[in-house]
This record gives sequence, structure tokens and C-alpha cells, in this order.
Amino acid sequence: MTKFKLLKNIITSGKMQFLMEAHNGLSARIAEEAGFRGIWASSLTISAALGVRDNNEASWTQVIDIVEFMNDNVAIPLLLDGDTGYGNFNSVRRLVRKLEQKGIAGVCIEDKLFPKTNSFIGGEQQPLADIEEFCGRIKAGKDVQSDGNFSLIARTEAFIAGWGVEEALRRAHAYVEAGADAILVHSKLRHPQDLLEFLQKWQECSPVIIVPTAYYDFPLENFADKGVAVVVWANHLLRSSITAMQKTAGQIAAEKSIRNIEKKISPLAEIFRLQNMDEYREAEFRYLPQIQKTQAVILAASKGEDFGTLTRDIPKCLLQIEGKTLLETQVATMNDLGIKDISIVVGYKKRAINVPHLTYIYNKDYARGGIMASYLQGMAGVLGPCIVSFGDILYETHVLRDLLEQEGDIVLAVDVSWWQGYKQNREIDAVIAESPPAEGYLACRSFAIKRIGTGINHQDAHGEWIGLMKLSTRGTEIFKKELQTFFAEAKNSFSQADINDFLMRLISRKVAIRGYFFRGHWLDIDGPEDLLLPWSAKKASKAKSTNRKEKRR
Ligand code: SPV
Ligand code: MG
Repeated sequence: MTKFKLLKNIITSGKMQFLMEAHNGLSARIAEEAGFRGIWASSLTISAALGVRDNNEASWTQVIDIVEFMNDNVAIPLLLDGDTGYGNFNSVRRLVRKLEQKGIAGVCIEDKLFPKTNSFIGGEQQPLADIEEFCGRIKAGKDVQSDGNFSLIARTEAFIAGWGVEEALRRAHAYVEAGADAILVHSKLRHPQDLLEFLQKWQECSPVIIVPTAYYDFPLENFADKGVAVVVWANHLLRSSITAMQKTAGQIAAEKSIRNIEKKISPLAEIFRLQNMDEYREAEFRYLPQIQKTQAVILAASKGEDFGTLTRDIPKCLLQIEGKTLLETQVATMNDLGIKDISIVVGYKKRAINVPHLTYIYNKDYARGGIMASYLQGMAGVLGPCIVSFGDILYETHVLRDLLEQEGDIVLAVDVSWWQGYKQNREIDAVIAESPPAEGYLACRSFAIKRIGTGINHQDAHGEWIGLMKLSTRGTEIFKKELQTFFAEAKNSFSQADINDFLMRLISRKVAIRGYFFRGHWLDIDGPEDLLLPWSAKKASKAKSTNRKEKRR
């Protein structure tokens, strides 16, 4: 349905409808999100937002520029408060044509003379237009409209200018006769006696629009059965933003700090949401060359139960080895290889993590949900090729570089020397390849994976998945789609599932998962001894790992 028709439907619905004021693209979007079906593009608030007076100080083409931004930003129709039509019959013709070209659904013109002043300022001193001349403006506008549903509303300022009901009725009848689609009757009384009398005598001749700015506490039910088609909330978004901005500016000026204001105002993310940045990112992905745009997701929501007091105040990813946290080292490794777009799924003690330039994703169910919830949330914003890594592993840069170079949509980094390590008896994510990777020199490094899991007999395993995975663009798509299906199907058991279960599910659905088989040069931080062993001669003596891989999140 066109916006012209949508506005026409609002005016002629037979039930009282509401238009919310907006003065720019942002406020229009906010009005739409609040559920309003149409917008009043107010001359007062558009002028005020531009820093000028409601005296036609902004030219009509400047106003059109603003309403175009507003209209582009919403799916609901706009009714432009077009003042006097900005001149005579000819100005109205230009205006209506221009509005139709821009897709603005309707215009309201008032029976005053250009340049006008706001109705709440010296209304009585403002001369009304000659009725016949104003009817000429209406006719001219109706004659040039090309879409039958474009609405031209005639507004009488009879009450504002100090005239009585008879004058208002005389004018309203003439305007309807001239072709107006509805009549807006403005009143500035605290108790709208004038308007009530008008409505009684008007007898629903054509739809009536009212603007209850002055009689704000007068119960609207009194209008519903008297033919009021539309109520215009004419300036309330601007007024509320003025209150908020004055308060914020005052507080920041007084405190010379933004510390106390931060939590009281919209976060930047809310601005980006209102700007539809998600759509932009998707479009960017569709239309921009994607070379070198590998993203990364680090799963770091877990506490690290085996670390005792070491992880009392920090999550596991902030444990340090050689003076650097695991997270810092991972991020530096990724950055070294040109991966800058890194998201981190956080949970336990999330506030302790303060690494710059990361996108933080909060898995609020980290304590209940298993690692799959972290995959689901962490991958949600990923569109192209990516690396997904556990937050508690370290690996040399060449491991990641080589993994990135492997062919395949889903490729896991698999260590073939796991059994040589001091932890050979612990639980591992064991991998069985379709064909066993070569002993000794690893000439060919990429093999199809047949099975993966912690339950595999160590003697049968060809290697250990280290928790690092590479996905191509297609791999990301497949992975995310199946993840969502799994989430929908598994419901409560989703949180209990392990990533190995999910990888096996993919394999059972004939999704090819490959392994990049390499030898050593990585570390899985399972218990306190891992923080010491490879880096110092000291043996960890006190707290020992349970030798059981903790359920990662
Ligand atoms: C406007 O919102 O600009 C109006 C209504 O025209 S009023 O300000 O009450 O005149
Ligand atoms: Mg106005």
C-alpha cells in the first residue's frame, strides 16, 4: 500500500487516530517504533530543531529536505505541516507536486498569510487569509495532485485569530467545498469550548483533525463520538528531547565529567540500531570485496573452575603467562595476521575484561548454558570467513597462519603430538581422520575428519583438536544455519550439548569437516600447572588440575 493510501486510511478510518510529531529522521523513526501509524511533520519543531523560528525562517525547500530524510527513514506516512503553503495558489501547486515526487503522503495548509507566525504567538494579531483566496490555494493543490490518495488538509486559524464558531464553520465549509480532504481546527484554549461547539454544529461533514497542545488534559473521549478523525501530538518529542538535553548538558558542564551521565543516556549501540547499521553491515558484506576480512570470535565466558582463587575475580582468559593475559596474546596473534574484527563472548567477571578494539558479546547464561550458547551468540554477527577460538588456548602465530591457508569450509586445527605431552592421560577433544595423517614428516596436512569427541579411545585418535577452527564464508553460513536449527530443535538440551556433539551432527549431515594436522606449539590452559610448566623450570606443586577438560563456555 502506498504512503498516500496509508495516510488517507488514517484520516478516513472512522475511528480516532493519532499522529506523532517528528522533526528529523531520528525522531520519525522513534515515533514509528513507538507504534504510531503516521507522523506530523511540524513546522514549529522542524524550525526549532534547525535553530530558527516558526516564522518561515527556514525556506520551504529546506523544509522539504528535512521531511525527505524523515520520510526515507520510516514506512509510515507523513503529513507535512505546510504552513500557508508558502505563498499563493502557485506556491501550493509547486509544493504539492514536489511532495508527491518525494512520496510525502499529504500536506496541511493554514488560512493565514506568508510569512506566518506560530499560532501560540500573538495569534489575534495574525491576519487570516481571504476565504476565496485560500480556497484558490486548496483548489490549485487538489488540481495538480497526481495520486488520488494524496491528502490536502485545510486548517482554519479562526479560533486562534480570535474569531467565533460561525467564522470557523463558514471557513471550514468553504474549504471542504474547495476540495479539502479534512479540516484541521486549531484552538489554544485550556478548555476547548470553541472546538466542542464547532464539532457539534459541524455534524461530521468531513473528517476533523485537532491539536490538543493547549487542552492537554481534556479527556479525548469527549471527541471520539463527535467526528474527530485524527489527534495530532504536535511537539512532544522535541519538547522531551529539550528537557533531556538541557539536563545532560547542565550536569556535564557542572561536573566537568561524563562519568555520572553515562548510564542515564542511550548507549552508542542504540544510535547504531536506530541507524540500521545491521543492514549496512550485511550490504557491505554483499557488495564490498571481502578479501582480508576474516573475522574472529573468541569464546571466553568461562570461569575456569580448576584455578581456585586465581579466577576468583577474573575469568580464565585473563590468566597470565609471561606477563601477558591469554586474551592479549590471542588478540595480538590475530592482529599480527591482519585479523582486526574480533568479537569476544564474555560471561563470568565480564567487567574485568578491558581489551580495546574488541566487540563484546555478553552470554548472560554463561553459568547455565554450555559452550553452544557462546557459539550461537558469538557467531550471530559474523557474515564472512572467520576464526573461532576457545579463550583458554595459546598457539604460535604460524599455527593460525597455516590454518587460514587451508582449503575447506570448516577446518579444525588438530595437533598430532598430543600424546607426547605431559598431559597425555587427560580428557581431550580427540579426532579421527578418514585416512591417518603421516607419521613423522607431515607432507600433507589436511584430512577429512570422521569422528571427534572426548569419548574416543586415545589409541584410536589421530590427534587432538585444539579449539581453533577456521570457517570460509560458506562454512560460516552452514555453521550458523545448522546452529540455529540445533538450537530450535534441542531446546533445553542445547545448553548441555558440547561442540563435539555439534560437529558430529554436521558430519552426520554430510557437511565436510577437515582437519589441519600440525605438531605442537600450542597450549591448552586446563589447570594452574599449565601456567607454569612450559614457561618455567618450576613444577606446579599445589593446585593440580583434575585432568578433566572443563566444560568451556
Ligand atoms: C506545528 O506543530 O507547527 C503547528 C501546531 O502548526 S502549532 O504549533 O500549535 O501551531
Ligand atoms: Mg506549524
